[in-house]
Amino acid sequence: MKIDFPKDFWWGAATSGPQSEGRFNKRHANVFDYWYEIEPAAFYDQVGPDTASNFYNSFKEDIAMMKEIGLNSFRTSIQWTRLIDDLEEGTVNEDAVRFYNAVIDECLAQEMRPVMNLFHFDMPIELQHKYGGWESKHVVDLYAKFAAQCFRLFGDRVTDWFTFNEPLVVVDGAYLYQFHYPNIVDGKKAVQVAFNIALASAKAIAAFRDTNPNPAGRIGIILNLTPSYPATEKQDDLVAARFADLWMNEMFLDAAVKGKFPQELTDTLMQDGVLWQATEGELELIAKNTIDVLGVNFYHPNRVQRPDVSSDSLAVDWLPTKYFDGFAMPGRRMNVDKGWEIYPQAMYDIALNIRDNYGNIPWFVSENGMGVSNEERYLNEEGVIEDDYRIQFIQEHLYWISKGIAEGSNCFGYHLWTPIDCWSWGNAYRNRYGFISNNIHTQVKTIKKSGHWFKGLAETSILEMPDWLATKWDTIGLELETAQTMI
Ligand code: BGP
Repeated sequence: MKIDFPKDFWWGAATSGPQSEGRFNKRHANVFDYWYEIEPAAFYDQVGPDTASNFYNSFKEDIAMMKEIGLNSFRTSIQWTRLIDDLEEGTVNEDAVRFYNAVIDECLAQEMRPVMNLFHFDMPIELQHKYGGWESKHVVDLYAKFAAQCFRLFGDRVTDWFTFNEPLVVVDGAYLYQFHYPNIVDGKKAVQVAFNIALASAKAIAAFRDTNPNPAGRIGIILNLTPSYPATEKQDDLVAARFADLWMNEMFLDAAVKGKFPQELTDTLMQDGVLWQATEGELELIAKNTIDVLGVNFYHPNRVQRPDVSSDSLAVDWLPTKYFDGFAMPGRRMNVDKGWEIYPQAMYDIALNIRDNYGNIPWFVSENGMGVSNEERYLNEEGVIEDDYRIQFIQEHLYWISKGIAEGSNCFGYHLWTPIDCWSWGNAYRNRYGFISNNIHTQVKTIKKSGHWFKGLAETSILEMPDWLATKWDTIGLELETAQTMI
């Protein structure tokens, strides 16, 4: 089977500053840099972000390798902790300006579109300690100042900007479920942080409208959209799935695209006594500064059932899981290494949801991918990792994206997480996602089979896949429990 994608489709991959650059010459520490300093055992194998994949030093060679596998676009993020010298004044660091200019110019020289994100979980630790990070509206203003500097410095050459990556993960990780520093469990603060980030995104968009020098420029936000599928059609499960969608998807999506939060959600938060503090002026600012484009990170679906009334979530502080529980779908296909269900058809559901409920806004898949541990298992005699499972994973997701496009959804690209195996938060280098492997001891980088395969796709915009993958997708793999046996 051959499927045509639009000729100008973005074929690319995404990383972030804190996960790729390393701390070289960086003026400030972010929350993860700091957390690693005080508690290295919280990170897989005690590997921290100090070197990451050495992008600060090897960006030229890295971008050349990305070019070699055909990428026409590449997302990374500008680190607040690198670009800004004085966090209150918003003055810039000259070495950082030189570095990001060089990265952007190198991408353009290689005819690769640089896509820039402004926040990827990397709150400066000083602002976390002094003001509580996103708990503070003063920090919201400092972030908008940083964003304005980015547009002013790089907006002549960068046309595609994103204000945040996965804001929900900051809320969940740092304020509810304890996987991001400062590891607080505080429902009321979590809800305020969600509002403050939506406000920060709108303020950055306002700054963009004022200061961006490039008429071709456009700005958006990157959201992890995990469609909620109820365990059964019973009323309790449907109600649970509805709240999960409100919290996990619509809260940020509605604010970004429609300029307002879902009433159903604010009613519930109000009734539970946790609704955020917001002024009329702030709500107006959110209403006026909506996005031009949307990035969607999708890894796995969210299977939902009514909450277990005996669960801890009722005993402690307010948690959104008071309204829903997760559910292991019988017969599901799993990436057992990562512990995530594989359900490519969700891409189609996302595409149609955006088409039907969000004004068919232009969007792209800003992250999708398969984290697998110990990929050396698949090394062949030539020293290439034969990651056929990743190729199949991408094919299946693209198949469902193409169906969405054929039915009118406005999807303009696909980015894999990630071009080169990179460091990742608590998981460090446990899950490898890249088209290109990285030996973290020597920093030797080698293209995997998927990278060579992707080149053909990126050059032709024609997806070739075995017919059975598309036609029997729902019956294959149900019994499979390991990544390597997916094919
Ligand atoms: C996404 C994040 C990325 C990256 C990816 C893989 O949610 O945007 O930053 O971390 O997940 O994560 P992990 O390596 O922890 O499996």
